[in-house]
Order: sequence, then structure tokens, then C-alpha cells
Amino acid sequence: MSVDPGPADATYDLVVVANRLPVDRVVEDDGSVSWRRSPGGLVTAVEPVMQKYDGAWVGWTGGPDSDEAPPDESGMRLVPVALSAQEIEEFYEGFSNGTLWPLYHDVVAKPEFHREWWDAYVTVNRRFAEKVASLAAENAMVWVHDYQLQLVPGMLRELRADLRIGFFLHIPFPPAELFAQLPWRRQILEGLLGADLVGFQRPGGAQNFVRLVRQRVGHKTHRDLVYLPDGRVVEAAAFPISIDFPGLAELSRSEEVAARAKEIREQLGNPRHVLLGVDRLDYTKGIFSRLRAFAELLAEGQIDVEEAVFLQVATPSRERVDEYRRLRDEIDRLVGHINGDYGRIGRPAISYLHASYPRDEMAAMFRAADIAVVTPLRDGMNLVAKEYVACRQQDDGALVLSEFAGAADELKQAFLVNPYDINGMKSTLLEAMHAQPRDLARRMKAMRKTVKEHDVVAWAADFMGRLSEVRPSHHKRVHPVEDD
Ligand code: ADQ
Repeated sequence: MSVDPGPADATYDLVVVANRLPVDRVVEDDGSVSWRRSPGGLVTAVEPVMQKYDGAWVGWTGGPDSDEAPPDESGMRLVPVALSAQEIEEFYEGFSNGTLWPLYHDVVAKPEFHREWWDAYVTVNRRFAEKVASLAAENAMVWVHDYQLQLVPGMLRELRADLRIGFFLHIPFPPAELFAQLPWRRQILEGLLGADLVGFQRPGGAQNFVRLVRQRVGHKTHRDLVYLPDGRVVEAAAFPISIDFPGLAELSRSEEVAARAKEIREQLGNPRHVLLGVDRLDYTKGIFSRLRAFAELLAEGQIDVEEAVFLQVATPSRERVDEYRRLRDEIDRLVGHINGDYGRIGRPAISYLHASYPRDEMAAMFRAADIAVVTPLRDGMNLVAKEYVACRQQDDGALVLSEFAGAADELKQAFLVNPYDINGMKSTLLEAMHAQPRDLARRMKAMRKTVKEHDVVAWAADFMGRLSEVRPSHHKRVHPVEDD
């Protein structure tokens, strides 16, 4: 295999590539520009590895036509990739969030297929790949993230055969029957195969990928390995992402957070049960069905607003995509109905908030809640479930969790539900409300141990460790196999 040397000015031994940079551009009142670290967990995860290597992070700043470079962040060089307004519409809102997002989430909304969106996806992926190719040192490691950039590994491999490339998909990888709808299915699979290691949240995602590669591209596969005709071996594996457990646990133990949690309960009227939902406002999160289940329990008199309140935080996102605007209107209406029908003066059944909160306020909400209700219809992992667990240092509280969230693989002691089954959800909510403290403590202890042992730093170290293992090329005779 020929190895292209890196360009003369390439200096980074590790390059992380994600759609967004880990900072947000903020325009202050006086018109000056500053950058604020965005709250995402990914930056916490890769910070230690970035410091160990000489690291750069390549991503979009979030605004149109901006290649203004933000200052370095905790020892990481931040390198912007500019997107035009039209590319934001076609690549980001279009192909990423209007085609891939619904397709990869069990088609819970209908994916749209437009050829011009695909063209923009190819163009932008190439721009990212070229930027990385110009920055990576010879034999550097590159870690590409998520569904917006699935062509980057393949494009980068063509530009720089010397690189060791890893890819991690944060959302589910769909079963072959759904993926097959995609008119560009083969190009996406070939894009991913540019990586040496392709990571998924669940083992099922890795299995779906390997099966599709065998069926649609015709490569030889064995278990989680793909043998390419050029001698490369690609590994597919699950790396369930996690949270900054020690950081969040410590924050939740602070006196300020404890005091704020108490205050939140008081403001909610000190009911016996505070139920909590925290989500990006997205149709995959199952917000509508969970509120319906709660409303039916009120309607049937199984619970009363004097004893149970639902605090639902739903931060609007992707509001330029039609489907998201519609969802926001539907949930606004449903909350209005429920509060109109079952609320009393000073006692709404649902306390519904659109705002985005700092970490300490989130920790206070997690501490204030007796039951976290996490019921996505499909979710790669769902960090909220793990965050709730990290904040329950007294081993109390109940987690009601959808079996369709990646987190359900690890948090087996949660009250697991099928979010499509409203009756099942109602009875599980009641079961969680009436559970004995000893039962709750047993469950929570086990879940806390799991999340503590598998925090986000361990996740990143695990992925990077596997990526850096040398995998010699194979000498198998490979010939196309038939569809199975
Ligand atoms: P998301 O779909 O964004 O992530 P999730 O895993 O739940 O979903 O993470 C959301 C994060 O935002 C959590 O850390 C949560 O605390 C925070 N958050 C939510 N609402 C907030 C608010 N109002 N204010 C402040 N913070 C808020 C995608 C995949 C997931 C996968 C992650 C990570 O869809 O399945 O778990 O990536 O890989």
C-alpha cells in the first residue's frame, strides 16, 4: 500500500472532527465577539486525550460564512470550517436532519430524499476531509464524529493513506431494511469503510453495519471485522458513550445545588412525587406519549395534581426544520389541554419550560426529582438517564427508561418501558411512584456503580486505545459475496 507523506506544515498528532466546534460564538451587547464553551459532553471526553497528544479540533462555528478562528480551548487548537447559508440549509438542516436523522431513528418521522441535499452533503464532507488532511501530522490519529460526516473517513483515506482513522456514530445505526431506503446507501457505507475503527453506541449498530457492508458492498466479513480488497481490515464495535460522572456527582453534592433543589420542590408546591423530563425538543424523545400517559393517570384519578407534578424541560432545537416546528406546536397544545383540564389555581399538572439551563441548575432539577422519565422512541444513548443517576448520591429516586434508548443496555435496573405502550407506561409510572425505598436504593446503587465505572473519560480512552492498536493488513483472498 502506498503511503502519502503528510504536508510539510502538518503538525497535529490527533485531530478530532465534528460538525460543531466545542464553542459558541456570542455577540455581546457592545457588539464585541466572544466564544463560550458549549456544554456538550464530547469536549469533556476528549480533553484528556487532546492534552496527551498534540490535538486540534475541526468543526463548524454554527453561523453562516464564518471561518473566524476561535481562540484555543484548554490546550486544543480550534479550526473552523465555513458553511454558506445555502449549505446550512441543504447539508445541515436538509440531508443531516431531514434525511439521516429520521431514517436512523426508526423512521419515526418520514425522511426526505433530495438530490441537491445529497450534493451539498458530499461537498461539505469533502471540505472537512481536505481541512483535516492539511492539518494532520504524518501517521496521525483522526477521530471523526457522527452522522453529518460519514463520508469524511473515505475521502480522507484517499487524501492521506498514512492516517489512522476512527469514526464514532452518536445516533443509532439502523437495521438493513430501513437503511436500504437511502438512495446513496453504498456511498455512505464506503465512506465509513475509510476508517480503521467504526464505533457505535450499541452492539446492534455494529452488527447492522457489518451485515450491510456484506450485503450491499460485497466485502468479506467475519464477526465484527471487514476485510477490504486492498488488504485493510476495518473493525466495527460498540463503545457506549457516557458522562462526566465525578464532575456531576461533585456538583450535585454541593450545598448550593442542595438548596436550589429544595427550592424547586417548594416552588412546585412540595408534592409527594416530582416527575422530571429533560430533552431537546425532538420527535425521537417520546415527550408527547409520556405526557399523555401522565394525563390519563390524572383523568382516571389514579393520581392527583396535589400529589404529583410533572416538570418537563424541552429545549427547542432545529427550529428551521418544519417537523420540529410542528412538534413544538403539538406539545404546547397538549400541555395547555392537560393543564386546563386537570390543573388547579397555583397547581399546574405540568410545569413546562423551554429554556436552556446551566449545569448547576440541571443538577438541582435532577436532585429535586423523585422520578426521571426518559422515554425516547429511539435514542443512540441518552445522557439524561446517566446524568440523573449521577446526581442521586443518596441512592434514592427512580429512573423510568425506554428500552429503545442505548442507555437501557447498561442501566438494567431502571424501570424499563416500551414508549409505544401507553398502558404499560402508565402502570410503570405508578409502580415507580409506589416502589419501596429499599427497592429503589438497590436499583440506584447498581446503576450508579455502572455509570461511575464507565464514565466519559473511560469511553474516550477505550476508543482511542482500540484505534491505536496496530491491526496488520490481512492476506485473505477476498471476492464479492452474494446478498444474504
Ligand atoms: P442528544 O440527542 O442531544 O444527543 P442526549 O444524550 O439526551 O441527547 O443529550 C442531551 C444533553 O443536553 C444532556 O447532557 C442534557 O443534560 C442536555 N440538556 C438537555 N436539555 C437541556 C437544557 N434545557 N438545558 C441544559 N442542558 C440540557 C446525541 C444522541 C444521544 C447521545 C448523545 C451523545 O441523540 O442518543 O446520547 O448524542 O452521544
